[in-house]
Amino acid sequence: MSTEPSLSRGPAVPIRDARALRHQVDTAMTETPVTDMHTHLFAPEFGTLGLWGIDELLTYHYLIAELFRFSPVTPDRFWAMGKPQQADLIWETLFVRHTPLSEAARGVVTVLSALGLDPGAPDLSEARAYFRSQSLDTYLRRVLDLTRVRELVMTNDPFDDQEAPVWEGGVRWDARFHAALRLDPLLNDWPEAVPKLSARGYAVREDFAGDTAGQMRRFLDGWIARMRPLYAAVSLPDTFQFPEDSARGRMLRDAVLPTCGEHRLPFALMIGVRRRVNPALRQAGDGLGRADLQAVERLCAGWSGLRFLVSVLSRENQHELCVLARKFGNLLPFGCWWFMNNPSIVSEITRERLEMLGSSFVAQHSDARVLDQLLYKWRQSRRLVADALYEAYRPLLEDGRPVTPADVARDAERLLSGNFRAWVGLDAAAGATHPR
Ligand code: FIX
Ligand code: ZN
Repeated sequence: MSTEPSLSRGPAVPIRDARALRHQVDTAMTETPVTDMHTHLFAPEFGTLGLWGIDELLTYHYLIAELFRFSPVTPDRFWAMGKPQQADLIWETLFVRHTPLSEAARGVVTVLSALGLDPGAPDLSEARAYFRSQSLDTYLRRVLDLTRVRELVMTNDPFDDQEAPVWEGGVRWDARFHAALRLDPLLNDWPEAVPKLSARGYAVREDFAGDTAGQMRRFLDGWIARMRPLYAAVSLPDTFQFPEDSARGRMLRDAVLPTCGEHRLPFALMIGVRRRVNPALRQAGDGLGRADLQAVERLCAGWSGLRFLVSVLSRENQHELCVLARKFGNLLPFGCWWFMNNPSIVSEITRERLEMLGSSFVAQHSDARVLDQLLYKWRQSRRLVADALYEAYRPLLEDGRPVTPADVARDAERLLSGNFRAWVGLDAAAGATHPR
């Protein structure tokens, strides 16, 4: 991996025993600031696009999916309810009538307790009163302080009817939030995108005739100038192939990849989602499938000047991704995405990555949709990465390779922030050296 993030230096005195090592790792993993490189959160300037508060927390699509396992409510009846009513039903079903054992449900308990609220409350009145008394600015500061998230990356969709006007209005946004240019509508639903692009003055054709590729490059150039994204991104189905004679294949080859190259913009691929496996559940109805990672191999080999960030949704693809990252210096695996973000699987993936890649990956992202979720997602991730890192250091200690506090601080920093910052050129912007 061709990155050299800035090093956090601690004392060089070796750690002598396993208990001291455990303490050092726990402290580093608790205190090191995080760069949360993939979220669905928004800077306050984006208004109601940014979600926070108990009703949003409880109507997270992970919990909606779980509701239907325990409640006889039909999806139609559920969607006809107002948000507070939906949240009440989820609270009553998953937290009062049943024990909140799943990761998503347990996470709500962690959030409530972190905020000093009663996680065993019979209803949501106390939590609602708490959130009514908060201003977004103070609450945001509190959440970022408690989680030590120094900065986070949004998911920004130029096709979103609520979001696009904010950008077009020349928004100046909170510097703790970075943009990521999300390209799902272009790469996954080209026939839908065509009329929208035509309406905005781009002469594009569904069959890619004429100057469609050139027009798309103009579109991408414009949005890169407007958003100043850290990377471009797309989620892809398990059937993703590259190269491919399809709208997606052409769009990638003729517009997206050359544009990323020209702007030295990394490209994030999140592979393996099967959208709307159960459409009645809407966003909660997405599933996953095992992907063919030879497509990633061909991208990394064929576009060796580009930097790719890759996360895969199927557990079965995780090992292959590590092997690929050992072959291609322009590939940075990141996070444990969505259905992978469960403690047992995060432990497994993180250990596997440490064993195969050392510290050269991004340990985790939150994928938070609701600001409050940072409180549980990062607490859990920090703990799990600490466990895996400790397990990786112990044999070194046993075999006489001194591990110093400086080693631990450097590794924690790389895993939680530095590898990503270097990959997207944030450290270069701050004066450190980087190829970008
Ligand atoms: O495509 C994505 O960025 C996914 O993370 C989301 O669409 C998904 O719904 C999610 O929230 C997963 O955590
Ligand atoms: Zn996401």
